[in-house]
Amino acid sequence: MERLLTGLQPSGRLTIGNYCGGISQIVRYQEEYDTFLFVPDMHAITVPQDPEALHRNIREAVGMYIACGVNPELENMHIYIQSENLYHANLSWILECHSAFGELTRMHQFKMKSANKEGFSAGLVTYPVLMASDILLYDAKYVPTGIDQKQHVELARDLAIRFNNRYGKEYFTIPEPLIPQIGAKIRDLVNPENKMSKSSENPKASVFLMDTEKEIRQKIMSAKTDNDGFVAFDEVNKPGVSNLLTIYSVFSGLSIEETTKKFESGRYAELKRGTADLLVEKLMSFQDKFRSIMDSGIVDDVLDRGREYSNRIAALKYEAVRKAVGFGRG
Ligand code: AQP
Repeated sequence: MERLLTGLQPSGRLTIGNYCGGISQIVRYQEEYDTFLFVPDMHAITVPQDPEALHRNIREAVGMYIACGVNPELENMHIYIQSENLYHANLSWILECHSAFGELTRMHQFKMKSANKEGFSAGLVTYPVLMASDILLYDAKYVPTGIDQKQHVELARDLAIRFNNRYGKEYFTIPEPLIPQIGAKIRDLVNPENKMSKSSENPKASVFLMDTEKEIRQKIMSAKTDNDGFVAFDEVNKPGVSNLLTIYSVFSGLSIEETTKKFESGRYAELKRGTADLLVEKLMSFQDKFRSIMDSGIVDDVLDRGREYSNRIAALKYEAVRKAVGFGRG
């Protein structure tokens, strides 16, 4: 089985964007690939976090993956916490020493997250190298991701190729991003030019997987559209309407064409109502499952198994890399 790997930062409550670009893809491919699904808590502290909230978010993220359909019982499903495996940070240091500072400061996400901020952490610059080590430690072939992380997966490819060439052997598998055709960039509901994010400052901008029915309806009904008055899929000229069509399409399983057809004869209010109804139905069902998973106590068992397995695999890779660069006594 080829390997697939992804992680979702526990930097806040998960959004429907995280579901579309991340979790739903894991669910789609989980029977086909040896799947490494981790909680990147080390990535989360590139910006300040409340420690208690971080602990809580980590466990809840795992509960939510399972509630959304990730099957922890599959033999090929490995769910673990990044910081419970010290090889991630060790490999990251080696890869940092093979990265150019300039290539890291040119990353879109770094530019966005550091813009107009003073005193941002050095971790915000080196974050994509840690992400490369997350991927390369496990020889992951595919990395399901939204469009926002594509550039980081490309850096992981570059680093793998650079390292293999420099040390004369295929130490690392060259990973590929797996970007969904629909839902690779769910947009902010207030400003559809931007992507929806968990850490958005405007509470109306994102629908969270744990939102109440009232919150979901309010956010979707007030989502920004345009003044054209007709439903059509056109991400450039009608980003708000296209975003609602995309959300409906991902959660219903209908294609964009089928979704557009369903709503094209009506007004925006019908598209919004239809989208809100569907999200309420799906998210309420996730939330019911989530609560029973958190009550059942299975999250710790799943994470213990994942910690053991991921450490075993990562140790082998790290040992080969350590020798290649000349660390220790050989
Ligand atoms: N809006 C989005 N549309 C589609 N996919 C998205 N992803 C994130 N936002 C969208 C995908 O979700 C996965 C997990 O992302 P992450 O948590 O590691 O970090 P992120 O991309 O920085 O996500 P957020 O929500 O924007 O978090 P914050 O606010 O903390 O920065 C990835 O596969 C990502 O592509």
